[in-house]
Amino acid sequence: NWTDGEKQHITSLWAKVDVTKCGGKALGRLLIVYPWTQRFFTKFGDMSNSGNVIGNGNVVNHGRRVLTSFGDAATNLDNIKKSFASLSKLHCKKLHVDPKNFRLLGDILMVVLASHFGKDFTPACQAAWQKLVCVVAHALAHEYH
Ligand code: ZNH
Repeated sequence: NWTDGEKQHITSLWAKVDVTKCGGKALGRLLIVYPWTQRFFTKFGDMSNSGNVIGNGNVVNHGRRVLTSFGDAATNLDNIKKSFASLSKLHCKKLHVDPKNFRLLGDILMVVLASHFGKDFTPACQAAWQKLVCVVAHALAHEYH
């Protein structure tokens, strides 16, 4: 359940998010900081050094895709579990992504947003987004048994 204030913080920041820039950065950082996450993306090519990850077009494209999908949660806050049900199944049954990774990506996304928005990323805004990344991670993990 979301307060009006939380909704406001989430939608107003989301409206300013560049999904290519922030999505690419967030996924790239996940792959660098937690290098074992690279094993899901062998088709992205050589990621043996961070320079290859940062400049990697596949990383940017997939990061955009993930953050765009994340945006469906930001713009549809009251329906997150439902709207992520099939993605949860995909990550569980087909991709076999450990749900811990959703939290890691969420935490990294927070850092990316904070560094991008600076003083506009107020404590209240941070709290609302922290809640959102947790709810999304939870929804994506929902179909795991
Ligand atoms: Zn994921 C895929 C979302 C996280 C891994 N994903 C994907 C997609 C989407 C997503 C939308 C597409 C689908 C289709 O195609 O249908 N993700 C997402 C989100 C999140 C995520 C929203 C959070 C927030 N993922 C993730 C992580 C990982 C992953 C963390 C690991 C580490 N994904 C993945 C993979 C894939 C995906 C591997 C597949 C790719 C290809 O293309 O193949």
